[in-house]
Amino acid sequence: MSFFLFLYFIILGVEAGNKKLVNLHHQEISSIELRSNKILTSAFNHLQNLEYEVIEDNMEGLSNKLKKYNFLSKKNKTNLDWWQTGIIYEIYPRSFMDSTGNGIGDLRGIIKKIPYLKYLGICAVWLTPIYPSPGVDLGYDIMNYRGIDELMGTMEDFEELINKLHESGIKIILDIVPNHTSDQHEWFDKSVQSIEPYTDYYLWVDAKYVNGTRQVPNNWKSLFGNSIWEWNETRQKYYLHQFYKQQPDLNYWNPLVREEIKDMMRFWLDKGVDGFRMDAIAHLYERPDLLDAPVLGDGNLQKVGYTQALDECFYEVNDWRSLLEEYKKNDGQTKIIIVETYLDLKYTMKYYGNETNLGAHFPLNVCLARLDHPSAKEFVEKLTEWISNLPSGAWSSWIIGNHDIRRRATTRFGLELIDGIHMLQLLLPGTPVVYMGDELGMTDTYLRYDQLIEDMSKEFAGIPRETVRTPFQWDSSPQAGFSNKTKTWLPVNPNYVTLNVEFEQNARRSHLKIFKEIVNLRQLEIFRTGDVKFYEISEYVFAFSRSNKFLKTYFTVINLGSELENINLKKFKKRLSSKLTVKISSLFAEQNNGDVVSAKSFTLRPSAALVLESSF
Ligand SMILES: [Ca+2]
Ligand SMILES: [Ca+2]
Repeated sequence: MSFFLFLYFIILGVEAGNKKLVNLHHQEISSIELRSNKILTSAFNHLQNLEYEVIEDNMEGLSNKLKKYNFLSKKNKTNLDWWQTGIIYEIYPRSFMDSTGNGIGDLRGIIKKIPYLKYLGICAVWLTPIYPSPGVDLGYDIMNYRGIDELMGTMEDFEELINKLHESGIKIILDIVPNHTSDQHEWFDKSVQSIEPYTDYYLWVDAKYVNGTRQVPNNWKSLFGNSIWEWNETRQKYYLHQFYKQQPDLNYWNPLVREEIKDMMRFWLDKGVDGFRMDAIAHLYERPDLLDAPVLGDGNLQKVGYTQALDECFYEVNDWRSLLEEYKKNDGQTKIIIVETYLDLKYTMKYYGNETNLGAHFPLNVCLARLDHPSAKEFVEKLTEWISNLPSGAWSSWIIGNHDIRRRATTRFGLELIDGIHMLQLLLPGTPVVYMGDELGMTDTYLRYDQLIEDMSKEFAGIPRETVRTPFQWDSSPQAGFSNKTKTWLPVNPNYVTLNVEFEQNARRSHLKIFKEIVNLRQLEIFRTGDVKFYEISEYVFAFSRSNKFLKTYFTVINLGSELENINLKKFKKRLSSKLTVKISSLFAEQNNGDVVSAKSFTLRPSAALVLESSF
């Protein structure tokens, strides 16, 4: 009997009739409601910017809630932790710095560039996967959770990296892919051969036979649109894969698997890592009765409640969080857990948990990363929707791009706007998670078909992920100082000659210098604990304020449009000093830092942005 079938019989004995299942995983929670009646529209499309499914949901009435948000409870205001006050910097190691001359970035390359990380003023780095991998999903197909890919270096290099980062006051967050392994993982090999205890480490299901023809167990699809099932000749069963067929899903209904993952987390925590970014957590569990998913109005299959966002996914996060809390007791240092979801707001917020069942420190918030040349109204609506839905005491994260979002922020907002977008990302209440190169205003790189690496990029039309993954631009020397090898794993963007760290550090004004100014300003108490309010000043002028009763008000005003705008902030906030000081101006603004403008009337050039300080 397959494990699934066994489970299903147990479940049948309970209240299957009224759509309740006993939660076999966490006995303390008596039952879960299946959400089979929810009407959700799923809009997944390979050609979209985001890698995973985007589920639209009607957030009724939220756009009307344009009020001031006291986003922290009193209790939380006093004790902000490192992951709340600092900035997390995402490093895609293959493209950061090559120390060996093979055209691929590595761990010693990161060590070499620690002075730059210190200069940036970030509190932690998040490294995308560095484990041994055949590279079908460029590291997100892991062969060994406890090793270092030889392209990246050795375990000694990793230990040196941790020590040197820590000596520099920088924390390190590892990327863990808990949903699946590579099909080259030893566990999978043993599972195929039914070697105990690995037999049920993956999701093996018998075929259905119709008129003697072998058929897949149900209609579920992988994220790439083909069947979620792959036949294995040796085992004579299908296995489930939500991603590539070379990435078999682990069987989370099996307690041994859950323990393996936690043991692996302990392994890295014992090495001194400060937290984890957990990949694709909404895909951990699949419905155990294997019921066919209903087809929605748009022709797509319903995923939520079938192959996505089962409540068990949250309980798993809760379990990991408990492990991290145990570790915190050892040295008093918080170890954080960040989760990746591209689910809609309602499901994303669940991963925060609540006071009795802690969840992630925060889910990665991609609401800004979904915007494309937005109007002021769209900014107000999206930000309001996000902040007003945060659970009490929850801490937000802010992302404008990452290694999966197929167009950089400079493309989605415009290069000239990048300073204004950074003002937003770094001065909103919460933790910015900055994708490497955004601080320079790095842009998408045009790649020919023959330069693409991933099968996914070659198989589907549209924008490949490699576009945002080209090497980091350090200076104007060959290969932008990234590597000594002329042919790097992906080509360097040709704009490196003037778009690089060295050039921007030497320039009088640059995106990088402005980024640094914002990082410094962010240290002020008001940006940690002040209230936030959003304003649609005109169709294309967006503003937000940070204020409280005791400190000066800060206004950030961004002209998203193509015309010169005249701005009167007094119209929107009567109790505002008549003179405002420019604390930070964007590269293309006419005002300079230190200038004083009238709150009643000042002009803002197209794509210009200012951070303004009131005199009281
Ligand atoms: Ca290398
Ligand atoms: Ca799964």
